[in-house]
Amino acid sequence: MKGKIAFEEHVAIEETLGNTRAFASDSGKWDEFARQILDLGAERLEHMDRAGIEYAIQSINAPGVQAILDTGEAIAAAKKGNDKLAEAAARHPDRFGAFATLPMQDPDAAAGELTRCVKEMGFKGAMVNGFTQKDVPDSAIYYDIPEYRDFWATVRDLNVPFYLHPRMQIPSRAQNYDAHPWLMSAPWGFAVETATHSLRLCGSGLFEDYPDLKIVIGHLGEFIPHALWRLDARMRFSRRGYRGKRPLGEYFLKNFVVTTSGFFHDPAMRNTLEVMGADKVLFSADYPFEQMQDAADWFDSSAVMSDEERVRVGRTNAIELFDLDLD
Ligand code: GRE
Ligand code: ZN
Repeated sequence: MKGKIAFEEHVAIEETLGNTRAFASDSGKWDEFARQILDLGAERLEHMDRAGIEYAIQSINAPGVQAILDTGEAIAAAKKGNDKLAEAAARHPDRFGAFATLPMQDPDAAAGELTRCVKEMGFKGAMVNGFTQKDVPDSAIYYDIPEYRDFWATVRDLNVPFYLHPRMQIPSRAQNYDAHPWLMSAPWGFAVETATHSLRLCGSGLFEDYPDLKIVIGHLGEFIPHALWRLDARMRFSRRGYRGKRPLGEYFLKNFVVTTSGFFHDPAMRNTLEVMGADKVLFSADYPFEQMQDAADWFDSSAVMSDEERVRVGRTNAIELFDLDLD
């Protein structure tokens, strides 16, 4: 299928490239990977052309500025990353868009940076790489707490989606992964971490206060669509501390959309489409952690979707979600 739109596609800046190296350490492909993640030019466009991806919204990869302990440094790195993305989008406005990376260490600064990115540089929303650390390595701040309510008001006022991307848990807070570091990252821990954060947002009353927020999560919904029925079923017996007024599943289905990033598998896609509906599932690849061609080879020929659904998931849902100026 030509004309696809993708939006979990990552870029690094030199300041945050180092913290990605650990993930790729045993792949023997670091040089190629580093070249691909730093590039916002010919090579990326070539992959897009070959995979039938017309337009891609770019973002700084995880953990990015969320792992910078010093708030001032985080603010400066976010600005630098965003300026790099803005420059690429300005060079190729019909191919690249951008998501703001945000210094969540300071909610007011994050709101200000998002406003700058959207209003002055035409960014399509935010991509935040999970919880933020602040001041000390052993810290993890989640965005359901009251300190972030004004930040969310800004997201609502700007009327742009917020993409919650995975990051790894802090080792000192992840004893259940002891001696199994492989389990903490993309194979498993990423989804557990992001799903839990998403469910915290649902259970915090956030979507009562701001019913129009649109949260995006990748990897076919980080296992939540599969678990949604059971969450609501078991919460009929145990919902201690739950601050939503409605069942959790209602918030999830109303306020979240999910992408196919890094999850190119028919059975999981079938389940996600059935639970979410074809209007709430959107194509993405997760380049360069995944190759765009692998995403496209699966997506373009998957029998799980009708051709009409393929066009919605691959293109028109994104045009509507981001109000893109494409046909
Ligand atoms: C990803 O986006 O898939 C990703 C990162 C950082 C490390 C590993 C990884 O953003 O898979
Ligand atoms: Zn990703």
